[in-house]
Amino acid sequence: MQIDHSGRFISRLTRDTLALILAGGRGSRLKQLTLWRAKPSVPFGGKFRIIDFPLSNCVNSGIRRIGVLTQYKAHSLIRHIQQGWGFLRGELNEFVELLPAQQRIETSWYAGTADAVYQNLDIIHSHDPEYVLILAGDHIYKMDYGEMLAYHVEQGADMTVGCMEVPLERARAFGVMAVDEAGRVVNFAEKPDSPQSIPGKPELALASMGIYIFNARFLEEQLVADANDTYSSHDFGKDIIPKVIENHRVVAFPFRDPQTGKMAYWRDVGTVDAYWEANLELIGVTPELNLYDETWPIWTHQVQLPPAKFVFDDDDRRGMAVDSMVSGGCIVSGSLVRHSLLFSNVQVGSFSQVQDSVVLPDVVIGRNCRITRAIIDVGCQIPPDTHIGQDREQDAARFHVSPGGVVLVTPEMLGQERHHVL
Ligand code: ADQ
Ligand code: ADP
Repeated sequence: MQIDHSGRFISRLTRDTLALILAGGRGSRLKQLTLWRAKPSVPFGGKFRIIDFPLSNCVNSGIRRIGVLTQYKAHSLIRHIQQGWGFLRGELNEFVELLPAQQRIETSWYAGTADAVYQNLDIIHSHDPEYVLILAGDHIYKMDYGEMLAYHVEQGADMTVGCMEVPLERARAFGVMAVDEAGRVVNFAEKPDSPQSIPGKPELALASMGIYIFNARFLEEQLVADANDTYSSHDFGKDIIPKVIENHRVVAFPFRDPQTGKMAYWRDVGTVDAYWEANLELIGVTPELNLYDETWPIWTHQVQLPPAKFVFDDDDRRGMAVDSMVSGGCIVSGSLVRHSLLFSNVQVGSFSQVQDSVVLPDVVIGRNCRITRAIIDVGCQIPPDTHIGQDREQDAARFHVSPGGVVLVTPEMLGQERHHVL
């Protein structure tokens, strides 16, 4: 059993914690991938959704009281959670509860992230936790929140912010902070134009991961004060943190890999290029994100599917996939899949070649297609003889082409109806 220095059982701390996952943002930089679904609901890694990562982190950390705050295009997310996350035991006071913006207190939808939590204060009360863990629903990483909780308690903090060292040139996308020798946050700027570097590390900045632990009572006090502040945009990064660091004990918890002690894997797959890259990285021999790690399983909703199948077609051409990941229900017939990730139920027809591509569930690729450097959205039916990723101008006329040259194809772009919003 794990015990921290002060003799506290981490299991008791995690049991006393309520996790709230913010899953309401639009994720507009993912373009048409989030036209129909919120970013946390976007498929990732062959059979998962992005939100499965923070949810699995909670469950694996022993935090089993979880609220998911939804807002934007929540239908697909709600369905996924209802179908896949009902295995927690209510009898043991374990649950994943959906908390849609429903105009409970205010007559508005959630404004900023702090407002989203404020509007659920009565629900937090009803569970009476000692600590509240606030997470974003749209990051890919594996993290034991128990360590962060133990740190929070050891430090006697009012609030703890999870943080990473990031390259200075990327720091403008984050909340950037400065800490004193004891790890206390002494300065915090949300998405600053000219981010501060870490003393002694001029090329790095200390960035907030948007992960916070609060003492529950302290959180409530701050949220009530913020709600009454007409000048506030009601956002943790913009309003709450810069204010509370002045008079309260806010500490930074650096997220390191427990094995190597280095900064751990943590991705915001916020753009089409980042999404494509993070998915294809998984194919490598030793990817940074190991989905095969039995000590930290990623849970999800999955339908029962037959095994993936690679067949000779009528003309005896081999169907094969190399340097790829292929999920259940796929059929590759007389065609070649190379350095690609096929999600569940993808069919690839004769003479076709799929390379450097991410193909989401339920896609049918007809005969004689050439698909390179693409993301194919759920349910697309690619007609025979289609070429994607061969001619940038042609692609740009029909599809979305990212700055990195990745072609995103959706059913709408093919003039097809979307049968189900996955
Ligand atoms: P951003 O990610 O830009 O910065 P934001 O867009 O507010 O912050 O999203 C944070 C999370 O909350 C996302 O998961 C989003 O889906 C969700 N969300 C946003 N508005 C919501 C609402 N009204 N209701 C429910 N959920 C909502 C934040 C911090 C930075 C930090 C980065 C790290 O503000 O300081 O560096 O995260 O990615
Ligand atoms: P990106 O991920 O490309 O940076 P977002 O659309 O997620 O862009 O972010 C813009 C801001 O608007 C975020 O704070 C986000 O949560 C917020 N936002 C997105 N959709 C809504 C909505 N329907 N209502 C209120 N705020 C929203």
